[in-house]
Amino acid sequence: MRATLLAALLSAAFPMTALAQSAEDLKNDEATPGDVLTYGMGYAAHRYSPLTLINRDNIKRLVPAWSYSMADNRGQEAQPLVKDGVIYLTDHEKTVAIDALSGREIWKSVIEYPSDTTRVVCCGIVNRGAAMFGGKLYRGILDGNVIALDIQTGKEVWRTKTADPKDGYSITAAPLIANGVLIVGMAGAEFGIRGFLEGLDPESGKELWRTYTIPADGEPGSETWPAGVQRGGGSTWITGSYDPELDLVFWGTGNPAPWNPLNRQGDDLYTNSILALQPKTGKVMWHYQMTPNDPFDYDGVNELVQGELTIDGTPHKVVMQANRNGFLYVVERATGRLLAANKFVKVTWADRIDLATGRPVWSQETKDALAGKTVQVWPSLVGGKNWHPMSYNPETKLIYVNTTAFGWEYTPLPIDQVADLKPGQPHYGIKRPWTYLWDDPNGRGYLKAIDPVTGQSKWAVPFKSPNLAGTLVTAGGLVFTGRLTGEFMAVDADTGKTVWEFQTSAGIVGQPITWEHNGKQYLTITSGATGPYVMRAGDPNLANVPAGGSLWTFKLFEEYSGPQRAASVQ
Ligand SMILES: [Ca+2]
Ligand SMILES: [Ca+2]
Repeated sequence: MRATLLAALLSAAFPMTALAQSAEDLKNDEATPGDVLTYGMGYAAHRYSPLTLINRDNIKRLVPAWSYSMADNRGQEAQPLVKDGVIYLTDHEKTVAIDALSGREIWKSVIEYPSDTTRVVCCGIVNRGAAMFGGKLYRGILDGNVIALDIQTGKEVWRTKTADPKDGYSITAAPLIANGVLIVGMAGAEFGIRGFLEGLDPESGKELWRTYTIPADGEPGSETWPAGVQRGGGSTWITGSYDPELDLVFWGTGNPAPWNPLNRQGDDLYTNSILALQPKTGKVMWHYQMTPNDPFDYDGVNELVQGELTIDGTPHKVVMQANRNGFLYVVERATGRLLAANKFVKVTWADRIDLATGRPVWSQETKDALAGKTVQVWPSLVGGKNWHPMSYNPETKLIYVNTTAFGWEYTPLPIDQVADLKPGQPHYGIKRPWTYLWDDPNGRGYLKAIDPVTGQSKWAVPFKSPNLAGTLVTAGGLVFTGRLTGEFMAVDADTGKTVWEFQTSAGIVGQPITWEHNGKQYLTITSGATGPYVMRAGDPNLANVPAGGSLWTFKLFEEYSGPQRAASVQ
C-alpha cells in the first residue's frame, strides 16, 4: 500500500518537477533580465526592466548592433522573445530564431495558410508573438490553427485547429501559458464571430476547455441581448495577463457585432469586458464591463497590466486598462470591483464612469448614436489608445502610453441593413468611409506618463502622427517607443524629453524589449508598419514611409572587436 502510494507520488513528481522548473522561469521572468520569456515581459505585463546598464547618462552611445530582414511587407507587430542568446520572432507567415548577438538566422519555420483567409482580417495581416514553455514555442495562425514548434529546430510538433475563417475567426494574439495551460484568443468581432478563449494542453495540443464570451440561449448574460437576434462579437485578440497567487488570468473582450447598435439594445454581455478566469478550467470568476451596448467599436481587449496602488489611503492589488474608450480603469484583481476610472484623453461619449455602479454616464452623443443618428465623438474607433501595449514602472507607479488625439463622425445605417447578418460576413452597419476629426493636425497623438489613479499626465509629448507602438520602461530612467515614420526613440522617464532617436527602415508598430547578455544590455524592436490608421487615415506625414519588415537590435557603441582578415597592400 505504502509502496504503491510512493510509486504513484514519484511518477507524478518527475514530470511535475520538469515542468515546474519552466513554470517557475515564466513566473520570474520580470526579475530575470537575461531573458524575455513572456508576452508583456512578465506575467504582470509591466514591460518594465530592472536593467540600468543603459541609462540617461550613456544613452547617446546607443547604436544599431544588427538588423534582420523579415523579407515581408506586412506589419511587424510581434513582441520578440529571448532565451539563451537566441531571439524568437513571429509574423503572419513564419517563425524565426535569430542569434541575438550577431543577428544571423538559426532557423526559419514557414507557415502556409489559404489565401482567402485574409478576407476576415480587418486590420493588418499580422501576428503579435509566441509563447514559450517546456522546450516548445507556441503560436497562432490567421487561419485558426495553433501550432507548437520544437524550440531547437523550428520543426512542428503538433497542430490544433481551433476555429474557421469561414465563420469570421482569425488568430493574431500571442498565446499565454498559465498554470500549465496554453490559452489562445480569437479575432473577428468585425465578422460576427462568437468570441471565445480556449485552453490547450501544451504537450499534446488537446483542447482542455473553451469559454465563450458570448452566451448561448438561456446562459447567464443572454438576457442582456434582445431575444431572437444573432449574438456576436466579444473577440479576445490581445494577450491577457496572469496572477499566479490568485491563479487568475485577466483577459479583455472586444466589441459586440455588428458595430451598428440598433438591433441589439442592452448591455450585450460579455463584450467590452475584463474577464478573470481560472486557467485550469476556463471558469470565469468575475467580469467587469467597460462599455455596455457599445456602438463605437471601443473593443475592451487592451492589455491588462497589474500593479499595487494606494487609493484613498488603502493599498490594493489591481489590474489596469487604458481602454480604447478613453478611460483608464483600475479594477481590484481578486474581485473585479472598480476602484478608479478617469479620462486619459479627450472623451465625449460619456461624461464619467459612476464608481458605485461601474457604469458610464452616457453623453447626448451616445444616446443619439444608439437612436440611429449621426454623431461626432471622441475618441475615434482607433481609441484613446489602440492595441499597442503600455508599460508600467512598479517603482514610480506611472504608466507610459502612446495615446491618440482625434475623434470621428459616425452614422449608423438603417436597421434593415444590419438584420440577418451571418457569421463570416462584415459586421459594420455604419456609413463608410467615416470621417476622422482632427483637433490639431500637428498633435494627432501623445506619448504620456500617467498616474493610473487619477488619469492625470505627469508629462505629455505631442507627435505629428500618432505613435501606434508599444512602450518599454527601464530602471535606467528611460522610456522606449517607436514612431510610424520609423524612428526608434528614447525619452527621459521623468520629463518626457527626447534623449535618443534612430531612423529604422520603415514605420514602427512593434513592441520594444530589452535584455542582458554577458554584462551588456541590448534593445530589440521590429520595424514595418500596418494597421487601420496607416492604411486608411490618409495621414500626409506617412506618404513617404516605405514598407518592409525587419528586426533591429541596439547596444552601446564599442570599438570593433570582430574577426580580422589578412590584408595585403598592392
Ligand atoms: Ca526574464
Ligand atoms: Ca473591433
